[in-house]
Amino acid sequence: MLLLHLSDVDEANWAEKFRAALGAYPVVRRGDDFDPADVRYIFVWKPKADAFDGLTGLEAILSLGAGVDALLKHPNLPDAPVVRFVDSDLSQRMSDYVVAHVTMHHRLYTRFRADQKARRWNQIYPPAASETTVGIMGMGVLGQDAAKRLVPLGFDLRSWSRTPKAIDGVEGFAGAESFDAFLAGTDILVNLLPLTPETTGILNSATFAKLRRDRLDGGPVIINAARGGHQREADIVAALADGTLGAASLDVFETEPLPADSPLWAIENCYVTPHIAAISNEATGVRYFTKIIEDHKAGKPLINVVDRDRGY
Ligand code: NDP
Ligand code: OXD
Repeated sequence: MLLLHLSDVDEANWAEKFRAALGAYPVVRRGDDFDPADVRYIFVWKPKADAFDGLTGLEAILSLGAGVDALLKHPNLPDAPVVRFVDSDLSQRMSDYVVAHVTMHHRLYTRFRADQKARRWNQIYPPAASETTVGIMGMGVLGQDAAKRLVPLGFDLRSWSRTPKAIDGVEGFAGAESFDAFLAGTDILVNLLPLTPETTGILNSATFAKLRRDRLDGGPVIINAARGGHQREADIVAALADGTLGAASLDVFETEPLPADSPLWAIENCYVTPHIAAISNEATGVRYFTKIIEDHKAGKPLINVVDRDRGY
């Protein structure tokens, strides 16, 4: 039996699609009449405190999110494998966001928008893409996809990950010891890391001060599409004000929804979006998790299982 436990998304719609895909296999929701001991798979997003109560026969926890930081912190998370969402549609959507914001900042959008408002004719030429280095933190599923789409646009690319990566057209840096060298040549810093104890607060004043300063007019730029816990918002506000950063694109926040009194809303060179960089698509999500359930029932191993010790 598959139990759906989804908050803040249309659970009924997902259930209907899972029922169509799984045929005779029972699919239930909270409030339905079922014995929790019969649940083998639970599909979760933002699970409530009692989400796992009574699930004594659980074989896998399926995460609607690609990021599992909040799920791993659930106080009653059972000791079953956690399978996260990995999907080319999700990757494409994330790369759409990354490419849009990288190209916007590369072409000095903030600067020229301000000039237009002021009716100021000021011929500052942006560097060529090949003279602009995009540094991607996190070279996993999403980081690699973003890199793959930025390389053909001509950007100079570098990446930072925990373990070394060899990706065509991307200079790889790995481990804490190479972080400063990675930052020193980066003009546009893109964060696609998972949120773990090691990466919490990594977007802070010290990090911003190490970015390359002499390439983009106005200063280096950060783009955070991973988790709000990666960023110190007070540091971002200060860095945007004093010119340490030229601009920031933020899709995620320390507190979501972003509180109405957050200064970030009103900063001209800060681009706020409400955690919409990439959504888990129902059609591809149901297809992905249905295959995982069917393969697992047939005795095949689970894929994309989270390493709980690493935290991602
Ligand atoms: P992956 O697990 O595939 O990749 C994670 C990458 O981060 C890996 O390259 C890993 O290194 C690297 N990494 C992890 N810890 C460290 C560390 N301490 N130092 C350096 N590098 C590290 O994740 P995804 O690409 O699938 O997703 C990334 C994040 O994007 C998710 O965790 C989620 O938070 C966020 N997300 C946001 C969405 C949005 O709408 N805003 C939508 C979907 C996801 P290594 O390769 O060596 O293991
Ligand atoms: C995710 C997200 O982790 O939407 O998938 O943030």
